[in-house]
Amino acid sequence: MRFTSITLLVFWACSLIACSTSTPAPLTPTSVPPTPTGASPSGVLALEKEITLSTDGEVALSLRASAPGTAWNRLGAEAATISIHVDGAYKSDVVLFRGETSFTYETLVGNLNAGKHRVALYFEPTKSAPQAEEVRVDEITTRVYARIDPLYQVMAHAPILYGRDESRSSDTPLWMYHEITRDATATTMQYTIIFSNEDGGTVPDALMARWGRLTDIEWVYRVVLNAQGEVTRDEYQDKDHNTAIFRGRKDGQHPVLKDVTRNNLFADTGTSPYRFALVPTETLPDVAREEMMDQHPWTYRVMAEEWEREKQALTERTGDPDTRAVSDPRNYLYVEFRSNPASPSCDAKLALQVKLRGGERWYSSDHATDSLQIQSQGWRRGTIELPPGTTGNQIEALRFFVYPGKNSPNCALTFTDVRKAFLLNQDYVPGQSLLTWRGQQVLDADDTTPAPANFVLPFAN
Ligand SMILES: [Ca+2]
Ligand SMILES: [Ca+2]
Ligand SMILES: [Ca+2]
Repeated sequence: MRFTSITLLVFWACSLIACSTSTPAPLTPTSVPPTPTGASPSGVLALEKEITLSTDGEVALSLRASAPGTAWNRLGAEAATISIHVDGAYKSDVVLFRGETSFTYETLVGNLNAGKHRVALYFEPTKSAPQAEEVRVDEITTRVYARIDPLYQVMAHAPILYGRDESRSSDTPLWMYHEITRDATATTMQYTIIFSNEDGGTVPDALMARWGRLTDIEWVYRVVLNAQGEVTRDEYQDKDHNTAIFRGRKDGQHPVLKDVTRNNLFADTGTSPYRFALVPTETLPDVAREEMMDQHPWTYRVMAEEWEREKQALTERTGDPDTRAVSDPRNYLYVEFRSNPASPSCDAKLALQVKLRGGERWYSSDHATDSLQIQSQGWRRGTIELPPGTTGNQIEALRFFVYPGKNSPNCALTFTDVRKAFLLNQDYVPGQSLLTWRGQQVLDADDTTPAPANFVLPFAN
């Protein structure tokens, strides 16, 4: 694997804040910045730097950056936005959703030739929260995915996504990953984005109960390449959750899409002030999609902060497991399991239940509400709301409970795995898994079969 890595140490605003890194590089003067194509008139040059690439390829930039005075959970101070320009051309935007925390944000800037290039980063007040006043970029790393790189095709076809007009504060794209399937004649690559939240579509209590998160995870784009690497088919997820043939424009080989719904679905036309070009380096193994969040636990914090800010009227200030209203995401046990219905027509649903030591009560993911029951479909996450402050060693058992389907009341679900069950710690980071199980357990809601309607797994602690 060949790549070029150029680390630039940059000291934007060092005069304002003590910089901890050593060997300062010279700052380009920030006064009277040029206004390249695509820059907003109000953009303030935060950094300009020449980079030298030793090879042609798809180029990713990593920016370690922060925005003093911003915080994702504070209304009006959510985030600052940086626009990235290369050789005078507008390439992408980065919303600094980690606020004052120095964090590494990644963006693709397209296919560049070997040689020298000019990278310019603009702080864009018109794309930022009203209270955002500056950005600080501590470090830039460049990586080139050359044609011989195993990830070259993945990067070359990665979708560019124009966000919604409110992407600076709501439902912002956090992370993109890819999945690859190959057969004798074709390679299929699919790209999925994790958004910080879903404003429309599934209501928050159903997101937590049935998906184990308040983020939104959607596949965006899928492309099929033949043995010569040529595109033979490409498609995207349209605004009705259908698969649609992609007919939009491409930048290089990157399809350009737009987030057009409050539940984060897509069109192959249109633009917005926010152009996202996430870097899909990672692939999802055969587990639930939410594993990507566990691998990047900061996603839980961003999710929780957006929930705290946006849904203040709905958030339970004091967590109450008796109500379906969502409380602090740290009050929940997160469970990943695998189950499958006996047939495609089987519409039996399920709930996850938890019993604490010394108690008789079973806390249930569905809060005794039909619309919060989970559909069985392979790997899946769900959460159970628990009394605030519950610790792992207080949890005695997990129970799976099956409800009759509406179309096939007596059909069965087969459970084979619990891959993990965890609580978030105080920093919203998934804790160590408290339970794993592999086996085979058939459940149905039919009293006349030998299969029970529930089964219990004890916690070892
Ligand atoms: Ca939102
Ligand atoms: Ca969605
Ligand atoms: Ca509640």
